[in-house]
Amino acid sequence: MLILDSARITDLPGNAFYIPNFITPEEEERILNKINSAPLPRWTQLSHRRLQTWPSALTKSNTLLAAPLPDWLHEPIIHPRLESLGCFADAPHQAPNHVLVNEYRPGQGIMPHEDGPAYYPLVATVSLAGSIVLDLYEKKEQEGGIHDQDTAPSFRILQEPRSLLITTGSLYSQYLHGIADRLTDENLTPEAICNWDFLGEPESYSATRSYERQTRISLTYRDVLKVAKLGNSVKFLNRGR
Ligand SMILES: O=C(O)CCC(=O)C(=O)O
Repeated sequence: MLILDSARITDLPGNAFYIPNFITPEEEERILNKINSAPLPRWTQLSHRRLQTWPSALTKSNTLLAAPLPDWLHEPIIHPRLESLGCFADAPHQAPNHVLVNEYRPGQGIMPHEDGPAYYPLVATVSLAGSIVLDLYEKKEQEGGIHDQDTAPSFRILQEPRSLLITTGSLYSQYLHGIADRLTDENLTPEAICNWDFLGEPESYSATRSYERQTRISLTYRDVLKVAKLGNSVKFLNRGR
C-alpha cells in the first residue's frame, strides 16, 4: 500500500489511512440520490440507525451469495479510485464484494464492536452528507466481552463528508470501533483528533471546536471471505422476470 503512505494516520497503531475529498460533491449527490430513492424495504430499521445491505445480507454461516454490487456503489469508488490505491490487492477477491450503507440521524450512533471473521480484515469507509467522530477502544478481555460504556476511547477519528477512511491490521483485530449517540461532537482539536493533520477543512471546526451533527451516511466496503456461487439456480430464479 505504498501509494497510501502519505495518507497514513501515524498516531494510530496498525494501519489506518484518511483521504479527504475522495469523491466530488457531484458524485456524493448522485450516490445519496440512489440511497434515498431505494424502496423502503431495502432499509433495515435498527434501534439507533438504519441500514441497507448490498448486494444482500450474509447467511447464518457468514456466506455471501455471489451477486454484483450495483453500478452506483462500484463507480467511481471501487473503479477506479480504490483500485488505483491497491488497498484490496491482497484480499481474496482483490476487490470489495459487500457494502453496508449506514444512516445516522443526529443523536444516533453504533455501539463499540468489531467486524469479526466474516471479512478480510480491511474496511474502506466513505462518508456522505455529515461529519462524525469514530471512537476506537482497545479490546479488553472483559467478562462476557461486554464493553464498558464509561471507558474513554483510546483514539478519535473525525470523518468528513466525501472522505475515505481505511482501517486494517491491529486496528481491525485489537480494537473496537463505535459512534456515540450524541447530538454534538465536542473537543475537536488537533490534540484530541488523531487524523487532524489530514482533514480537508479543519478550519470549519476551529471556532467552536465542536460539530452539531447532521444526518450522516457511511458506505463500508469489505471483502466477504466465503462466497457461494448459485450459478444455475439463480438463472432459474431469474427466468420468470
Ligand atoms: O458508519 C461507520 O463509519 C461505522 C460503521 C460500522 O462500524 C459498521 O458498519 O460496522
